[in-house]
Order: sequence, then C-alpha cells, then structure tokens
Amino acid sequence: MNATITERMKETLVSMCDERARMLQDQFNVSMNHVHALAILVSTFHHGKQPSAIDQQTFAEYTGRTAFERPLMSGVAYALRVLHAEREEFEKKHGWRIKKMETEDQSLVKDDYNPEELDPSPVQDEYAPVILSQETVSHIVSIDMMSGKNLVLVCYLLSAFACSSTSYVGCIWLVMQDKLEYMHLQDRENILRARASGKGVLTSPFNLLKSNHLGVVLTFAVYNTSLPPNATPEERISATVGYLGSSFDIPSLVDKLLHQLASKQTIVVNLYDTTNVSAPIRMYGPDAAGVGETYISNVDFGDPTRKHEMHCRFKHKR
Ligand code: WA2
Repeated sequence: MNATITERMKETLVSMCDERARMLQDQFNVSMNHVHALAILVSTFHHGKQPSAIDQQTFAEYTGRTAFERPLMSGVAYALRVLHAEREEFEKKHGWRIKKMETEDQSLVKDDYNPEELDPSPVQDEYAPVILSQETVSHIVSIDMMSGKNLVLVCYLLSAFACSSTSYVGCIWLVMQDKLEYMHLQDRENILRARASGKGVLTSPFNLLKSNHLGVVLTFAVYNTSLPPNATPEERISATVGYLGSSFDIPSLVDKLLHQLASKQTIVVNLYDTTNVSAPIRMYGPDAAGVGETYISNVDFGDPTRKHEMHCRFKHKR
C-alpha cells in the first residue's frame, strides 16, 4: 500500500520534471533558431547591401518587435569584427571609441557599472565592438566583447604582486567567490569558438553586465561569403565579419517559464551546468545540498560541448 503511493509520487515527480525540462529545452531551441535567423538577417541586409540597409534604429525596432520569437533571450546584439589596422577609420565613422569592458581602477564588483565611464580598449590585434543592439541591451554598444581577457591578466598580476588598490580588493573578492574566470573570458571564448565552428555556441553561466544576473550568452558568427558546410576552421575564421549574440537571463526568464506551469508550490526545480561533472554550477533554484530524493532530467541547449540538467524534488519533507 505505502509502496504503491511512493511509486505513484515518484512517477508524478518524473513526469513533472520531464515536462519542465522539455519546455525549457524547446523554448531555448526556438529562441536559438531565431537568433540564428537574425545572424542571416545581418549578413543579408547589413553586409550584403551597399550601403547597409540596417542601422541601429532599424535593428532595435526589428529585434524589439520580434522579441516574442525569443522567449528565453533578454536581448540580442551584433558585434563587428574590426582588425587593428581598421580601428581608426571605424572609430571616426561611428564617432565613438571602442571601449573595453571595464576601467582598470573601476570597482570590479559590479554594483556601480556605468558604461559611460569605460576606457578605450588598449591596442589588440582585433576587436569585437557591439554596433547594433536590442534596446534591452543597449548598454553594451561600443564595448569590445573580446576585451575581457586583459582584465583577467591585470587581476592575476595585481593579485600576484599584492598592489593595494580597489582592483586588488575586487580581484581577491572575485577569486574568493570563484567568479573571476566566469566574468570576463566568456564572451571572448564564445566568439572564438563560434567563428571556428560555424555553430551556435553557449558560454558557461556568468554574471551578465549591468543586470548582474546569472546568464549565458549564445553566439553565432556572421561570414562574408557563403561558406561550404565542410569549410575548415581557418577558412571560417578568415571569412568572419561579425558576431550575433544573445543573452539568456536565467533567474528572470526561467522563473517566468516555470510560472506558466501549475504546481510550483509542489516541486522545487534546480538547473545545473554539468559540463564539468565534478564541479556542477547551479544556474537556477535554491541550494539543494543534502535534500531528499531527486529526479534528474537532461536538458539539451544545442551546444554539444555544454551539458545541463534539471533536478526536481518535492517541496515537503517526507
Ligand atoms: N550580451 C548582454 N549582456 C552581457 C553580454 C552580452 N554579450 N556579456 C556580458 N553581459 C554581441 O557574442 C557576441 C553579447 C555578445 C555578442
């Protein structure tokens, strides 16, 4: 008798968890397809037309009006590939400098993030400044999305030589929180992986700029020629003209999704990035250490190099 009840409850948990995992996966998949289509839109109407048929206003309007197609994305943006030799002309044309993600002595703790105060990017081989954005992410326009790496180096150097400054304190804080790696390398890595592979790629979870919410970024490269499907990574890299990216704000958008389903009071849902099996990253839900029986559903976000799982359990103690 008791065994039957337990069995039934388990079945309920399994189907509720699978339903939620499937829904999240499906919404991510349709959102990702639409971001892919936006990369083709930019290729066709920005790079494929002389002069371009897309400016910031057109892009903001189109992406705003089609936001319903991307239910899990908080904003999309397009970053141009700019080589160092092209930088001066690019900055003159746009009337602004390519900025790096943060100033060196600005607090690395992100509470007072102000894009207006960012420093120009130091000399690099190439840059990825954002030139077009949905209004929801307009704060990343002009920022070089490849510029994160410098800060990490500065951080390590400051930590190593114990210079006393706000950056140093910020670095120690980040190192202690284990967030250093997650905050600044992600966009750059995504760009490099997207252009070499020709596929949509995902970052690990990290704190997004401004909102400071945990999120992941999805990136598609835009190429100047229609590459054969079997193009080599080198061919892809040299044909790259820009990067169409999209941010997935996990706490607000997963919450919104789960609220659409009833019985939120019955089960507790956690989402994990389990790419590194020995160090899973909790992306959503409360701390679940030492809780009772948990059911696990796999979630496929379309990037085979990342693994995600949904863990579900009943709320009440049994
Ligand atoms: N978009 C929004 N918020 C962010 C972010 C981002 N990246 N990175 C950190 N916070 C233009 O892959 C190219 C979007 C990056 C694309």
